[in-house]
Amino acid sequence: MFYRLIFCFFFICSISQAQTIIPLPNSYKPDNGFFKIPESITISGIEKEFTKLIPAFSTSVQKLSSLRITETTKNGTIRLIRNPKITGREAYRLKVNPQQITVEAGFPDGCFYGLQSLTQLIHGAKTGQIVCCEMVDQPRFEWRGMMLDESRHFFGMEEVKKILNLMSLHKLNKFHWHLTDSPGWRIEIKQYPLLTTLGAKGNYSNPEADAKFYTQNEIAEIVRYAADRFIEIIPEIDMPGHATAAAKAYPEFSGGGSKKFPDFTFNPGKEGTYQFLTNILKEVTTLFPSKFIHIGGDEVSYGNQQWVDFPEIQSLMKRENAKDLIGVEHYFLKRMADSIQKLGKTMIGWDEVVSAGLTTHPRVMWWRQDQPKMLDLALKSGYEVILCPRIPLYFDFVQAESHKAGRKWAGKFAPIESVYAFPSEEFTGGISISNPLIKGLQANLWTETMQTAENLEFMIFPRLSALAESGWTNQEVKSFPNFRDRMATMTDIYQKSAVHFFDFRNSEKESEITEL
Ligand code: TNX
Repeated sequence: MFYRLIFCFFFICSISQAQTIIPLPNSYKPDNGFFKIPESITISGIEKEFTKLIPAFSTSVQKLSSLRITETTKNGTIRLIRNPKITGREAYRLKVNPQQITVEAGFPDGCFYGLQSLTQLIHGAKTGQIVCCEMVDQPRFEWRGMMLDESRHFFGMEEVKKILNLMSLHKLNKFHWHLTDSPGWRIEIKQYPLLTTLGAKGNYSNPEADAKFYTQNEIAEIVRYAADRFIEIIPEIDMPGHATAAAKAYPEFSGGGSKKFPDFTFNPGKEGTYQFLTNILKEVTTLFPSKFIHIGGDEVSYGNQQWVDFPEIQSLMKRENAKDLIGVEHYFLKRMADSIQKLGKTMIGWDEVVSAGLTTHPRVMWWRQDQPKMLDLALKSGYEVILCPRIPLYFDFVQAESHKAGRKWAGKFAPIESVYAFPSEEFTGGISISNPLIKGLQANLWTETMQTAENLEFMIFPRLSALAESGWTNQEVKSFPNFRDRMATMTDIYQKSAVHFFDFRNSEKESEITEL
């Protein structure tokens, strides 16, 4: 009992003192005294990999506060120290004493995260001083991601950079980029120029909209921008469904569709289709250093009805002994999984790929919250899994009952409290979340219902902050009321960063519909 009281005392102290940091550090010990923040401060480090991080740190602090930071080759007031005993790639130790602040890490990633915590400490120090402390911190999950769909609506480089910037402040480390889907193809492929000259025209709300896409130079710039912030970008080229934009450009590879989803699929019966798609993936892999490539694989049944009419698909079914269209779909996935293996990459697919029996061990994104059996099967097959169930991790679902823009699933939606409560077995149909094959979590932002950057940001913020804490902070130290308090500082950061957000802490005061 006594020890329990002591534990509670330290626990409460520690979370109240780390008031300003999101995600909440996993261990925080307050100490006596304060560090008084001067008007300008020096910073130093020995390792080049660490000092490289200083200019971005200075810029981001200066954007949020008036503190000036100068780099010095002597011992600075802030010191970046490489400590090989800190073995986690993303782990860091941050010590604040009255004279000095040190950030220690074994790797640049950890040093970067230590600096993000420090940025938030400085910003949150409303009285001009930081409570002396020691933080020893590392993430709960290795995959802490967000997906953005730029096919349905295109938002462009500046918006993507803005999101990446705020992701990095929150220690999120994966940006999954949904670059192709039915309304538009958004990535330049040099070998197949029509994919963008024709396929990039239109969007979900206006099929006549001008072509919008990223050139390969722009992609390279964004990949670099993300890497500087320790964010890995994973491209998705969706197949064999969601392919209407590609079919507009190269109809010879279309496998038809349905009334509601015309030209929805690629044609799995033609050898040329595999060559075409492999050539595309080859170019894509040269642009993205990530070891992963995502090939979708979702919702094929929306538009594969016409497959039965193609003689080449009929002969494929005979040749491969495929009993039905699911068999054809699985054959397609096997072929593409082989191509990806030859390209030296690891395939990711939506949870539909689980039943294809692939021996190449794809990584799986479990999204169908109503089908926990797919999560179960993925884990039993030994596949590594990222959790992103619609409820509560689809940020195109509304965040408050009264909100109109966005979706609901049989009346259910995704309030910030549920994003914060994730992961828990309540959302996985009782399947254990402590399985080591579960590599992390991700929010998905489908953009059918968002046409402007303002709408988009409104759906992302503040849920992104809750997502970050769910990905980083251990269950034992998480507390929603405490998170809600810490959101005061974060809200200020949102305002200084000019993002549109849902002010959930003051939602009672807002009118019924708060979207823009
Ligand atoms: C399902 S999740 C989709 C998307 C939609 C989304 C809308 C998934 C793999 N497919 O194509 O945009 O629902 O919430």
